[in-house]
Amino acid sequence: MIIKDSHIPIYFQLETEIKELIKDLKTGDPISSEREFAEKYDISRMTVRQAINNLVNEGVLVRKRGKGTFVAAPKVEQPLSGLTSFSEDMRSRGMTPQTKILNFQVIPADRNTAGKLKIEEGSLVYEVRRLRLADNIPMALETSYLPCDLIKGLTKEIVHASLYEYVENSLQLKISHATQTLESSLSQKNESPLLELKDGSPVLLIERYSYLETGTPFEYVKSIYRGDRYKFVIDMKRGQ
Ligand code: 16G
Repeated sequence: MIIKDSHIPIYFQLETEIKELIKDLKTGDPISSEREFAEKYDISRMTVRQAINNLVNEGVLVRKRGKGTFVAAPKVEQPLSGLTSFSEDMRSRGMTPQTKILNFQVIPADRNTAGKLKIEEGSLVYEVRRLRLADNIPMALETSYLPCDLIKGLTKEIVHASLYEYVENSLQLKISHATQTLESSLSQKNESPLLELKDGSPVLLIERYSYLETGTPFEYVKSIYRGDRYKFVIDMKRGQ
């Protein structure tokens, strides 16, 4: 129900209403058109458009050009407590992880990367750029830097599958912890088509430094996650 003389903006009330309505629908089901909503609630199409735009940006709805607006797949909820790999994360949700390798090369570390990995500037690192997909839907773009001396024998085939599995099972190294930052950002021209997003869509910029049990950093990763596909969850404890 929409209350016109409420202090809550009408577009916001409509957003809440649509969220309720789609609880009875499935992923991919169409929703009513702008005109139908405007008529049903006796509000302007501009207001309807604003509500729908907000829900598209939030990842609740998807718009397909010339076809209409549909219920989006629910976001992947990613807990921020455990140190897991992309492959593990997707499999634990019953999804199939896939990887498209965009770049795999050995380069001398520049000062910045060397500093982050605590190695000497100019020493060799693998630079691995991967598009990560789940059930064929692009989820994230990852660029990883790994010291060649530490992560020996890395190949395209390995990073096509799972990096963490290789480090732990083949190299028998123990991954222990990581430091990660999350920032909101907008997708850039070179990223949007790969992630199947419109330019300037909301994304999350994640940087991770991961360490072995010995305290040595073994990877520095910069990732772009689709804002409409991911929701990060964190449990918090109130200090004493
Ligand atoms: C996750 C990690 C990434 C790691 C990858 C290994 C974040 C932000 N990033 O995507 O640092 O390299 O998992 O996945 O969570 P893999 O073992 O499937 O290659």
